[in-house]
Order: sequence, then structure tokens, then C-alpha cells
Amino acid sequence: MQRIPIIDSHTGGEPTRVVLSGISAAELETYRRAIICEPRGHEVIVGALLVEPKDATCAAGVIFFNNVGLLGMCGHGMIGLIATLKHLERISAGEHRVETPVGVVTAVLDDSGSVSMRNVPSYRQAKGVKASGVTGDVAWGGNWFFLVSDHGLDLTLKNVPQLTQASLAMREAVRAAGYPEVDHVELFGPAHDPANHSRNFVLCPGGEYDRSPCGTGTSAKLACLAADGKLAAGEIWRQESILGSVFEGSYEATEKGILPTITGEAFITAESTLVLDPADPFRLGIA
Ligand code: PYC
Repeated sequence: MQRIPIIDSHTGGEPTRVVLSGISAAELETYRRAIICEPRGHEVIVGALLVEPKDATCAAGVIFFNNVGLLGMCGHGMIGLIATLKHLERISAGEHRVETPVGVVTAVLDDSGSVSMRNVPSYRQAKGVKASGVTGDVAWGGNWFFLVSDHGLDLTLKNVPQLTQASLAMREAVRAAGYPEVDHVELFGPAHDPANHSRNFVLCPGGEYDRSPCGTGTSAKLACLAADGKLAAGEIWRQESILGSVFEGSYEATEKGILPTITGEAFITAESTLVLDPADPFRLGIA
């Protein structure tokens, strides 16, 4: 039997599965589906493999992954990772640097449990891109997004199948329009709670939707708002998810774009060990 210890959490409804040990970065592709997919998991889970950081000033290194591959960064996952390290008593309240494949992220863990993570530099790549009957922006927030407001769809849970289909068509069209790097689509609409500025629906690379407001997606949104002069540095943007969970975002201006800070909270849901039985035909997951 092979054993992989994990801690599960969720951030605004979106699950994170932190892999504590048992596999190396080189083995991740072999075990990625075993950790994320059925029969042990579910396509929506984002995995976070703890690795030794190259940068000695970092408390940890992490590689995020999902049902279809690796993620550059993951905002809800970073908040889940910090909550997990706190749960394990490996860190306490204060500032912690974490190395990701796309750069170092600084996370501040508050005594209350909330986490503010200063993300990698974010920027808008293109404005007013036409794709599949809509017009949107292409932006980087640690992952690549196509951000669309003029979609005419209701951002409600009962509409998830329709939102997913429409977002998949937009993704195909924006890639064909010259942005093959885009793997997330983010639709915006009016917030349901007047305390928030906007509601979103985020299609993830594997066809699932983000239950949280998406940390990298909110970073990409802040980059577009900053580029349009619609949000000043330091001003708070409250982004509501399709579930109604909220991330607070703000940014510092830099020469190349913005440095976003995203605040949210994660809750531990399980301490567990995955078991891979060599006799199990589905031990590596159902792809
Ligand atoms: O929070 O950045 C995020 C994220 C990306 C994919 C799922 N969540």
C-alpha cells in the first residue's frame, strides 16, 4: 500500500487538498489524478503539493494542480495552504513568504484566521477582445483569464450548466482569436449583496467552476479596473462568488502593472491519508 497524507480545506466554498508528503514534484504527474479525481476526490478540488523552496526566505514551496494539469498560482489554494500550515502549527500569525512556480507570494495570517495574500504582479494584456459574440479583456493574475461583462447571463447557481457551456465557447473563441494561453473565463454581473461590488462566475481549466471568487481571477479583475482608472491603488474591491462568498481585493501600483492583495478565510475539513492499493484498478484515479 502506498500512503499519501493530506489536509483538506475550503476557501469560500472552493476545496484545497494539501499534500504533505508521500510524493515528489517529479512524481506529481503520475499521482495528480489519484489525488484529485474520483474515486477519492472530485474534479473541483485544487491540489497543493508542499515542496522545499529554492528561496531560503520562503516558509514553504508549493505546486498547485487540478484535474487537468498544473496551475501557476491559486489564490483560494494559497489561503487554504496558509490555514493548513497554521492548523499543523507550522506557522503562526504574521507574514510568510511562499514560493510558487510563477513567483513568491507573501501571505499575512491574521490572529482572526483571515489571510491576506500579496499575489504575483498582475496586468491586462489586451482590452476589447471579441470572441463568441462577447467582448472582454485578457489579463494575468497568476493564471490567464478572459474577463467578460457583456454576456447577458444571470450569475446564479441554477444557471451553472448554461454558464459553463457559454464560458467554454468563449474560451475556445478567445484562444482562436490569438490568446491560446487563456485557460480561465471569468463572467461578471451585479452583486447580490449591496455590500459587494460585483459577482463572478469562473470557469476553471478542467471545465469545473470556482466556488470561491477566485484569487487569481480577482487579481486579474483588479488589473483591468486599475488599467481603466476605475479603482485607485489602496481602494477595496469586494468580489462575490457565484455562491455569495467574498474576497476583498486591493492593489499597489507598479511600473509593470499592479501588485494585488486578496483577503479571505479558509476552514479545515479533513485530516486524512490517501491509500493506493496496488490491486486497485482505479488507484490512479478515474481520468
Ligand atoms: O483562487 O486563484 C484561485 C483559483 C484558481 C483556480 C481555482 N481557484
